[in-house]
Amino acid sequence: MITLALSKGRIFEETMPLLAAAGIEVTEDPEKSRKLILATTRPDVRVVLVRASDVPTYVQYGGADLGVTGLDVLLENGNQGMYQPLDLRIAACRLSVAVRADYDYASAVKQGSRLRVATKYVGLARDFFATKGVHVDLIKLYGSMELAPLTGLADAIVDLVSTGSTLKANHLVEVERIMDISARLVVNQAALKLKREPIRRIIDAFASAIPSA
Ligand code: PRT
Ligand code: MG
Repeated sequence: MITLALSKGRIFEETMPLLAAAGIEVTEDPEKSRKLILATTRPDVRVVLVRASDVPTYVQYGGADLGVTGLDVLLENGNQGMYQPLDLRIAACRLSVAVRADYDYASAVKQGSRLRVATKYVGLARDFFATKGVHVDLIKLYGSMELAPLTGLADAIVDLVSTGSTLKANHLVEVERIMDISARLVVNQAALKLKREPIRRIIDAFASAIPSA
């Protein structure tokens, strides 16, 4: 049995065409079912649904043989002990700094002010501002980062941006692009040795179906 860990939502949806290229179709709709283990048209392949930030943990410890997860998750929560053969170029976005449209970020940075930054990505934000030589107080949030500058909780946020419409709807502006993010295929190292052939075939099929840049 080959187990693939996915999270519901964009990762699941954008992985479906890659699975199709491997001749695999998931036979249940995760939005309509409460099942956490989904069967596929291949009797030897199943999908497990986990929280986006839990995908690397499942793969690292062998709860899943393969997984699809954002580079943001891998860099923030650790990517040790996994083989990372492919940038799948799906679920693409960028990690950025955003502030209220009426906040003068450039002046605050120039003056050496201490910035209060709210984010789910405390590690990535700390590294970014340290490299820039900007002093920050980091405030850890688990979601809805956009609210922090609007309520006075923080001067800035570090969050993912794709279309920019969430920032716009909340009168925030992007002031720095920290890095480009996309989803990666991760593989358990022991599984790659023990189930080499079937896993190789899935990796090759995924590789052939990656959207072009
Ligand atoms: O939602 P949950 O708390 O369960 O987990 P999650 O938010 O980690 O999962 P999910 O499914 O939302 O995201 C999974 C992965 O998709 C992330 O780890 C990223 O690698 C990738 N991804 C790509 C994104 C986005 N684009 C994205 N736009 N993840 C989140 N967003 C959010 C962003 O945080 C912001 O709130 O969408 C909003 C901005 O979108 P735009 O289009 O308005 O700019
Ligand atoms: Mg989300």
